[in-house]
Amino acid sequence: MPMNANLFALFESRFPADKSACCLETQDGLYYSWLDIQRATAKMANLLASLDLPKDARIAVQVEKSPEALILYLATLQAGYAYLPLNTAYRAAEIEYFIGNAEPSVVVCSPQNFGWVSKIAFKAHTKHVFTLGDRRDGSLLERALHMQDTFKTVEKKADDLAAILYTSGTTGRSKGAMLTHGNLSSNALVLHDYWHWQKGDVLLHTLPLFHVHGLFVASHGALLNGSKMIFLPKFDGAQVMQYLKRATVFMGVPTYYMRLLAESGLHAEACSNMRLFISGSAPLLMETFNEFAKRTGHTILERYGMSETTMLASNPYEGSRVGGTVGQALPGVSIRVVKSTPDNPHAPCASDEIGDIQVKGPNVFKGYWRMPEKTAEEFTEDGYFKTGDVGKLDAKGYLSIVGRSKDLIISGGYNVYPKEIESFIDEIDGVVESAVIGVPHPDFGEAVTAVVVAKPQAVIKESDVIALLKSKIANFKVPKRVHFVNDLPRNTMGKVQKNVLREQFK
Ligand code: MLC
Ligand code: AMP
Repeated sequence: MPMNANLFALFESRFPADKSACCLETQDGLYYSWLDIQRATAKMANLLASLDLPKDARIAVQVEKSPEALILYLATLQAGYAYLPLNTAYRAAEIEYFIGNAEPSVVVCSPQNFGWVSKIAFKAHTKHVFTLGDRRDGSLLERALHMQDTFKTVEKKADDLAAILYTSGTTGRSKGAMLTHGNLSSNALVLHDYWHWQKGDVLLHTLPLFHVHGLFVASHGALLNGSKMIFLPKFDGAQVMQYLKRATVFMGVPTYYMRLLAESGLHAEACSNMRLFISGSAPLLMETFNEFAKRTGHTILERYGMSETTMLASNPYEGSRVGGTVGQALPGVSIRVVKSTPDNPHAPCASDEIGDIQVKGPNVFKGYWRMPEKTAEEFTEDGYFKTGDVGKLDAKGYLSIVGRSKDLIISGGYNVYPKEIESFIDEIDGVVESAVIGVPHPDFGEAVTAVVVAKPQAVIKESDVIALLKSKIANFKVPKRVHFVNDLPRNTMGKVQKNVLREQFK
């Protein structure tokens, strides 16, 4: 009988022997033991199983972070369905697209959003809509309460779907990256060793639960290690300072580190219990890397990943953590930097030569949900995934990311695709056209900025554009500034020169 490749089975095999130990601690002082988590997961898995869903059902979830939200993720795995997390900032138009595209059998939303989310879900023929609040409330918990607290984990093969993460494309709408149980298990196991997870580790978890970083990298590490998580609803610099003394591992996007540096209490003594600070999801500036080391004595470990591949490179735990690089390819992962030549579209670059970053390995996703052509375009004939990032490898195999061939802005660790924002701006009465760019920002790394050409007689104000966009799209995608110009700069091919605009408005 082959081993069950269900990711939940892997986690459960690593639960500590003493299940009365604490798995999750919340800011309200609540403790969830490993047994609590196991039983609550089983109750929710039983509820999902009782719904008589198709075997390949998707469970779409847009809820605030809470222990129960993590339990819902685990229950979805245990019951053998695919988990589809959605950013809580998404508004109706965005949710309508995701639900319409993924056709989930179950949608779980916050109680206060039930009205509009259920309308969208039922229109898309979703059979079941539940609510889950961040105070142990909502219909999902009410129904799960009556279920049995044991559940036999559903058998899965490594290649079976575990999660779908939506990630936007440079053109067109978002694509659902399909990650398998094998993708997630292999990456979790590699990172567990690579980052030297050890007995006594406590993870301070402040990341959101709807992206790779918070849901997979952070949670999986602690779950595999049988380690306690101090589970905070969101990142708050002052609050993190209060917990640092009781934690050993912290993970965050560069904005978290910049905000921690603004805390006057951040010094070596405050971090004396800490073993490891990890950064990723966006470039960590050298200033942040150096200043953090100076203030705390800790060298931040930077790693590199993406929704389609989970983690692919990391600086080492022991050995040199080189600032400005994302480290070396993780064990079992193959990274290459290539350029196009007349006889080879993927000719390898020499050391330190800049080119396109491509990746292959057990961590690389199965493809985009119901987009076989798009999937084929993003892979080379020899099976490498084109990341859309541009970089160079040095002689020791350290990778530096120097740019992106995809038109993408990363603001505070969230991805924003200019094309999507431009299409919303272009719909506004009186707008001729627009270009959306990222400009350096002291807190978010990059800030979304719009450059707009208005019709000669049109009266449009910056505040109008911002207010209108806020009613339609997630807040983090809304430009922080809107500039008006007479024309957009174009090259001889007629393409907007965003580099010129970035220089002009930086
Ligand atoms: C919030 N706002 C943002 C923003 N987050 N604007 C731009 N970029 C962001 N990231 C908006 C708010 O809605 C608000 O708008 C205003 O900016 C100020 O908000 P704030 O109070 O400063 O925001 P806060 O709630 O503190 O959130 C900031 C943050 C959060 C940095 C804590 O964005 C965050 O947790 N980011 C992490 C994202 C993440 O997990 N990324 C991993 C992706 S996985 P207004 O209009 O109300 O003033 C991935 C792969 C990998 O990339 O390798 O890991
Ligand atoms: P996402 O699609 O949200 O998973 O975002 C993935 C993208 O984030 C990658 O393709 C990179 O462009 C970027 N990214 C992740 N980690 C890093 C890092 N350490 N440095 C620079 N960019 C990063």
